[in-house]
Amino acid sequence: MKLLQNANIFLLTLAGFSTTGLIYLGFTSTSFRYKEQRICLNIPKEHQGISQMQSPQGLSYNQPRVLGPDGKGILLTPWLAPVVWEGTFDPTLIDAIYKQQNITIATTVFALGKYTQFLKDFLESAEQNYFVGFRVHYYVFTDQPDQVPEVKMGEEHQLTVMTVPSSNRWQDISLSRMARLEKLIESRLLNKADYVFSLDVDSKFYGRWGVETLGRLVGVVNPWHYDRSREQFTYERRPESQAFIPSTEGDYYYGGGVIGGLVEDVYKLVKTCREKLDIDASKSIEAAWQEESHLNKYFLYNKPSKLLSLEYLWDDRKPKLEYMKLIRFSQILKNYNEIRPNP
Ligand code: UD2
Repeated sequence: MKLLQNANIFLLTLAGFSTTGLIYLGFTSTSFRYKEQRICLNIPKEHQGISQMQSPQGLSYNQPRVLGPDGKGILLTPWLAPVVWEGTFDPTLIDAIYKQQNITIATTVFALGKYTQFLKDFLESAEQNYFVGFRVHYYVFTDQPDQVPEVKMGEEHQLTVMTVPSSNRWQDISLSRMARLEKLIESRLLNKADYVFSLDVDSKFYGRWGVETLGRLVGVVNPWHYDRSREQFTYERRPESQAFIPSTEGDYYYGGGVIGGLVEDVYKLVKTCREKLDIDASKSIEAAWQEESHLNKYFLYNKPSKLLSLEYLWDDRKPKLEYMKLIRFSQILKNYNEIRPNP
């Protein structure tokens, strides 16, 4: 009876919403998988924020940290998003849960110019560690398709090469990822993949990266900024830029090398960032750290639902912290002067 009453209240609530628009809960006819997150809300903009973890601009609160005063990793952000560290999840259990969901994880990686040299190690190490046993579709964006190495793919893993024009500026390559990801999602991923990750190619996997990283909107802490105060973050500081963040605001400095989440949520992120990049470009402004600056602004006001700890984006130049039990994904050593098309 109670259940019926609750169901009635729920239906009434839906009816209330439906006067302003359309709601559907996503059952797919083929699998009948219920996807809680795939709730399509064609309702006024002011209601949409409720489900999006949006926070207002100009709010004053203490800066969250990655490590507590005792040097141990923080397990929850102040907006209650989990921070994934070794020991916070049981791989056997979490794999078994997600196995039943028949998911596809799309993964984009860009390798233009001399960065094609990083593809082999990236892909080979991914095949040892990245969503092993789950369906993965890599999309490799490159200006030299013949340089994409043959790497033996694991079961249910496949790779598609996307040919794109070359660029003379590394900044343009990095910047263009938002627009290219937006187009890819529109043309190939919506309703076909469940999750998508965008990863830097000049990196290598050293440990498991699995379903524990899945969430609605997923960010990673940049290893060079985890112990800095918010005013020291290299956010864009010019108010003329759409990526501007004042020195009194900021949670973490997120790395542009890892963006992930549900396809629909990542789509919203990349579309927003691309639009803001276009506005900046029309005023001849390039944010301090290109798309990473815009990403940081987006994450500040649209909080990630899950945070990947330093284990998921480290740098080979940095010794491992005492608290870290392992490094899973790390930027490899490179000489920027040799590999980038411009200084
Ligand atoms: C940081 C971010 C990066 C991006 C950049 C700002 C991390 C680990 N890295 O890295 O994601 O936000 O700041 O623009 O958070 N690329 C090519 N060919 C090139 C140059 C770049 O394919 O000639 C691609 C490649 O996928 C590379 C990515 O663009 O991984 C980012 O470039 P980067 O690694 O040189 O940028 P970096 O180290 O400044």
